[in-house]
Amino acid sequence: MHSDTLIKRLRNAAHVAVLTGAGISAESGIPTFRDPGGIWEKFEPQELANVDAFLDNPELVQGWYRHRRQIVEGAEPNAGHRALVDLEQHVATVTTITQNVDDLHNRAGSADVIELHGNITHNYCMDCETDVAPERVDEAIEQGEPATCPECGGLVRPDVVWFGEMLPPDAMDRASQATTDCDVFLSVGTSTVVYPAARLPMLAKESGAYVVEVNPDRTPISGDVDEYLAGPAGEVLPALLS
Ligand code: BV8
Repeated sequence: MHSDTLIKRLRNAAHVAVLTGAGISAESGIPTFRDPGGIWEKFEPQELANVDAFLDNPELVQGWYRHRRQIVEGAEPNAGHRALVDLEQHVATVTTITQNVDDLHNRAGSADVIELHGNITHNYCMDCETDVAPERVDEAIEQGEPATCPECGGLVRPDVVWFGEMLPPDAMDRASQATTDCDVFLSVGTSTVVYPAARLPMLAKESGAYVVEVNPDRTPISGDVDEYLAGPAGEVLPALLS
């Protein structure tokens, strides 16, 4: 259960930054990466979420992302996403830094979402960078061939950050700014193992923020945060932020 200190800190905060991971979308029915039954249980990250795997077998990787995009399209934001939107009524600045590529924070209505790892609903050509409609990917996959660009014939990829790829520089800069500026930092639903995003909670602590973790399981930072709140985001956040 959360402390009175945290409630007071939230009430007096001018800026709250939130880092979210796959756990906040679990209650929307989107499988996480590393939980039992999660996405990586069937595939290893290096098998699919990297450019070599993609070039090696574009159709497999395009098909995997199409499958995940269909899950996302059928999902709705949950009480955890909505609680972060409600927080914006009480705190002047709320920055939602997400590792998720599922677009659910945008669809919930959060005002300032920083997508560190991109967005699965967007695709583009690897060669000429033209935006490509997801329907074109779906058509090609259904015909059993890799999706190619209508302009130059290049391979189409999802607009997500793969392992070994740089995060969008402006996104990482803005996330670091918010992390060092905020009064309270919430780390919600992330196993805190993927860098450089995983560095942000401790950067917030080093910068003087009050750092709170919301996760049913402990992670590598649980012993170092100011408060570890054990529980699902869809229950803990509404109780905390109501
Ligand atoms: C880069 C997008 C360099 C694609 C993803 C050794 C040490 C440090 C770093 C490295 C290293 N070796 C390699 C690296 C770098 C690597 C990395 O960090 N690897 C890790 C695995 C060791 N990082 C990179 O490659 C990054 N790029 O470093 O570039 C560079 C530098 C210069 C020039 C060129 C390159 C890029 C990383 C981004 C990879 N892309 N996703 C896609 O989605 O397919 S990562 C993927 O995992 C997700 O995006 C997600 O963000 C990330 C972390 O997963 P989580 O979100 O935390 O999800 P997870 O399932 O793990 O955990 C869920 C949590 O929720 C659990 O704790 C669970 O308990 C909890 N939970 C469950 N239910 C609930 C809940 N919580 C709340 N409520 C619930 N109901």
